Amino acid sequence: MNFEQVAALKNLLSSPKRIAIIPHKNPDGDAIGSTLALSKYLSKKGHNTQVLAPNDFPKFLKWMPGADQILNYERHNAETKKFIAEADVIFTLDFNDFGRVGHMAECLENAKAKFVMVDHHQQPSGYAVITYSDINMSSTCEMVYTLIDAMGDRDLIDQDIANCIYTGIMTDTGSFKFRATTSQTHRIVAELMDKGADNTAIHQRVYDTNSPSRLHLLGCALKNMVILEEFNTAYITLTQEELDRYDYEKGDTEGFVNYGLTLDKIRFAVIFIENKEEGIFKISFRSVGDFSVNEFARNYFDGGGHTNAAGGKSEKSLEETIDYFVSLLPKYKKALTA
Ligand SMILES: [Mn+2]
Repeated sequence: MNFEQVAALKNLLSSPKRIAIIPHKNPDGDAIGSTLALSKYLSKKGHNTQVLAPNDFPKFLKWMPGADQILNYERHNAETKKFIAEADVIFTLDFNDFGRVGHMAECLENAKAKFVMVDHHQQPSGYAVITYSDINMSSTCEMVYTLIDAMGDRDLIDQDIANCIYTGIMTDTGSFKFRATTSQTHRIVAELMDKGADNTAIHQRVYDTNSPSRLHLLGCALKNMVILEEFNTAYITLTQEELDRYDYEKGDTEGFVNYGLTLDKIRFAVIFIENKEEGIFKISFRSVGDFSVNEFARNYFDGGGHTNAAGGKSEKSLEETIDYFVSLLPKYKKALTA
């Protein structure tokens, strides 16, 4: 955060405010961790805060301190709308465009509140009075830590806040291995442990909570994997029928896409997951090195994200989607095999 942003934020929060804190739709560890951490921090500063999610979040994040207080737009529609309409300030975390909150977008567009964005994705929209956007950050959680630090409030980071921030950094960095993980990330994580973050328990609660059906679904996904050696690319498909067969629950396919990258030489990994209700295939893209899946997702699949991790969607059938995807690869052969 630069000096002007810190001054503007201090000014905005100089008296007690009603503050809505919003993660993106289908919130992940970083989205839930950052919103809960910020909420607790701001409530310690005397504000009336509420985390309002566009929809529900996976079971493996439900243990997080404050998670039981989150209202979601699908289940608590009236309350959510009311809080947003009456909010003085709205923080949007881990996304940078109203397109990422689904049906909640209308609510945000009509809100009278001043917006503050804290986010590390590319190409932020211009809706906020304070846009704290940094694509070099490992996670929005790292940015929330940096924000609290810039406000001079590190001493307000308690064990709950530390656990929340730790969780988001851990999940968004693939347990501290992705490229955006810096020495500063590790210094922050070290301090979070000093503040009581329980790294062993967090790892266990997030990663070691598989159900037998999820592992069977993973088996199915891996069996479906197609390897295109020519393009150093691997992709996985999962149809609604397959999801149903293995009692799919929200969050079950989290991380499946990364298995492609564990293959020697593979630089581009993709998973296509059918969502019959929405009539689409949701797509996750991952890469190693300079091949930008953000651009790829933006150009061809109505999505975006980061250089090495992005999402998108397709309204075509599975066959058409795959044909289209494969037809794009020759254009990138050089980038994928250089
Ligand atoms: Mn994130």
